[in-house]
Amino acid sequence: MSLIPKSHPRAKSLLIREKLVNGFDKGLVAKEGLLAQGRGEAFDYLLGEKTGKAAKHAIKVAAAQLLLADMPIISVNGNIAALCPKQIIRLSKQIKAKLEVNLFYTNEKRKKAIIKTLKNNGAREILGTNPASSVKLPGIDSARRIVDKNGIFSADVVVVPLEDGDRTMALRKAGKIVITFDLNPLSRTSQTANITIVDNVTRAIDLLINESKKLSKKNQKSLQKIVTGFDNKKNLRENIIQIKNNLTRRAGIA
Ligand code: PTJ
Repeated sequence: MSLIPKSHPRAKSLLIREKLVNGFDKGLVAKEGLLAQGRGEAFDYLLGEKTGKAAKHAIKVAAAQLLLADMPIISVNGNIAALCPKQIIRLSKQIKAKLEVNLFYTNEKRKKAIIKTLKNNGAREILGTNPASSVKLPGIDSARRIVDKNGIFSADVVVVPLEDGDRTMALRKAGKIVITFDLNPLSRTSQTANITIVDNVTRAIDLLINESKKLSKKNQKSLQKIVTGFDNKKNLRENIIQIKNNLTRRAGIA
């Protein structure tokens, strides 16, 4: 049972924190995942804990890009498995993407717990578990370099939520289109991805599912038009302006 009173002014954020802590207790989240959550919370606070205009734009472009993909894939880590397992599976079904568990702080016990959670939430095929189809992605020193040859290795569009910087760079070098959710618009992943959704993944993922549903009725040409005009650097700058405006408003400086 939740200890967060519904009337608390920051109840939504505290419930997200609670989900992550529960995920840690269940063996899904790395200790470092708690720190990542703290960092994310700080940026979420600066963003006003809401989905801004720039994030909504990035979500639309991400949906179009995923619908255009030949072989999209979603990379799942501990934090995602704890925060939004149902939604990640719903998204994978909506855009016909595979799921692959890929951990930075590799740990077989945690991997098994993540797979169990995904299966309990309706996932059928989960890659990243078969040593026989594992290959190394060049340019990464961490455990994230081990990927499935039928998954991340051969995908054209890769969704990497809450990521560390090195892999995004390596995926780009391997010719892949990278979509990320990252509350920090200045992180290396945010700066390196093709499409960065600067929003809390727990808010943005439902919007991405809805947008993918909506855009699935469009033809390839219309989808391509949405993607072609997108400038990730410009979008990141707009997110930074949102932070600045939010801060000046709250501090009563403007
Ligand atoms: O489960 P593992 O072993 O694969 O490890 C996962 C973590 C997240 C621990 C690992 O990838 C890591 O250390 O990531 P970083 O380098 O801490 O980066 C995580 C990024 O996600 C930071 O920029 C945070 O601001 C951001 N972030 C944290 N929580 C959220 C978030 N972005 C969107 N939504 C969140 N809820």
